[in-house]
Amino acid sequence: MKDDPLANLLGEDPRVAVVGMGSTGVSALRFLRRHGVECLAVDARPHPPGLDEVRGLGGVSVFTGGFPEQLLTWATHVLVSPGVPLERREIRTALEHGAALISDIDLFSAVVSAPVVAVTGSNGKSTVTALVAEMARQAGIAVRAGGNLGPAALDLVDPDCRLYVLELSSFQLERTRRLRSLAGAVLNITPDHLDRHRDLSAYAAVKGRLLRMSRWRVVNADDPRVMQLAGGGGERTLTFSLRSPTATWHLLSRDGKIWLARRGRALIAAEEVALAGEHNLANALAALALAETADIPLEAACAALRTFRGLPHRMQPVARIDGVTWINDSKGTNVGATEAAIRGLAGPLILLAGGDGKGADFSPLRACGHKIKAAILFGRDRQRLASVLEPVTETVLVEDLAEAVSAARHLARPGDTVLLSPACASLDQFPDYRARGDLFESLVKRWQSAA
Ligand code: UMA
Ligand code: ADP
Repeated sequence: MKDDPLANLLGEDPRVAVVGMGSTGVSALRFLRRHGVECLAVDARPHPPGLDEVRGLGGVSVFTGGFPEQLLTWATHVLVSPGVPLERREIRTALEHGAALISDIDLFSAVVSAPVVAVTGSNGKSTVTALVAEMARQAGIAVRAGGNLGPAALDLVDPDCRLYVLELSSFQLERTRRLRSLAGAVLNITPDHLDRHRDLSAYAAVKGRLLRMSRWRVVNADDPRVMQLAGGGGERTLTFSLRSPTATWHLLSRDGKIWLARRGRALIAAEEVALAGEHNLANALAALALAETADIPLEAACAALRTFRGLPHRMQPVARIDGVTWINDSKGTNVGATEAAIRGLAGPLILLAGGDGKGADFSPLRACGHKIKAAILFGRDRQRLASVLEPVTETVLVEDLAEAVSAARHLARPGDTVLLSPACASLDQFPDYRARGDLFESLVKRWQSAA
């Protein structure tokens, strides 16, 4: 451990308990073993996804099917995977016994030397992360991107990398102490994960940690909750806005066109940006601000805006069948995302929504009712969604996504758009949002080839 950059973080002879053997846990165990750290790995599942690899690492004591409390108290440090709530009794006991909480992001930060730019917010994180990485690539900068987006941060570490771009979730931020990022962006704050955070202000405060750990702060001037976290702005703060021309990065109208601009200087026409929808113009402005902090030349940044069409499962057109457009927005996993998706489409819409609502209040969706011809609702929280939407649109309750697609086929008429944007997590019926989006696409395409 002596000459190891980890010594400052972990001290002499650390013993680290890693809780959870998913991608975070496995990446951390791989990393810690490479640095000769004594480890223990636990997981509530009898056969977690990373079990075989962890057993193969050697030097890790492995326990599955629960977190034996006495085991965690053995540790000097506890690294808790983002999916595991910190409030769990076993974790609290370990911390009360003097173990220090660390995260994979703390370890990452201790060993990387290239600058890190990080992105958080309720929606748009993955898009902005991927977009900044694309801007760097276009500039010929060796860049690696991941974090919540995947791969896990510790799997990105590479001595040849010149810029890291991390997407950070509220769960990752709440357990990270020292990131030392060059820049941190908070894109927006709307309710999400309220089954895990005490309330909206606690959730917002966690996002605010990123601003305190970053040299430059990139914040959304249109979002009062974000501006409150940023203390209204100030030194080394770059703002972006769709509405306010006084923001650092903003929109302006010139020669009959809307432009993306920096302090009044028009740089690229909105119509040239390949991503669709107004919310993606906000994402583009945030990415430009982050690119500025990382010295990515403007030409490369604009070139990326012209070519980057977005990530799968985010507002992706799947098919047009008999005059009906089908769109996969399976990554719309909270109310704010689904509102943005609906706002960006002309309608009439048939909305496919439902799943695990994570304790959210669905009532803001009512304001979108005029665009929704019918809402087909599936999964665990379908009834709660129905009670919100019934006063403003026709609702159809079904068991699962397959039934929802079939109901949409019968209801849709030429000119309609069928939008899968569930406003919920998928975990009640799917392994993740990708599996949900993939099933949607395969059901639609199967029908298309049969039509
Ligand atoms: N586990 C327990 N007890 C629990 C909960 C989980 O033992 O109470 C175990 C599980 O059995 C699992 C392990 O913990 O084997 C790891 O769980 P994890 O959910 O933390 O999984 P990871 O594979 O490490 O994935 C995490 C992020 N997951 C979550 O935040 C829930 C991934 O984000 C991220 O890509 C990955 O780290 C790498 O950084 C996913 C996500 O859904 C995409 N994120 C949420 C979102 O985007 O809304 C925040
Ligand atoms: P995240 O990583 O924060 O979940 P993504 O970039 O994956 O964000 O986008 C998830 C969904 O959120 C998209 O499908 C889209 O509907 C919505 N979305 C994307 N950007 C924004 C934004 N800036 N504001 C509101 N909603 C957005």
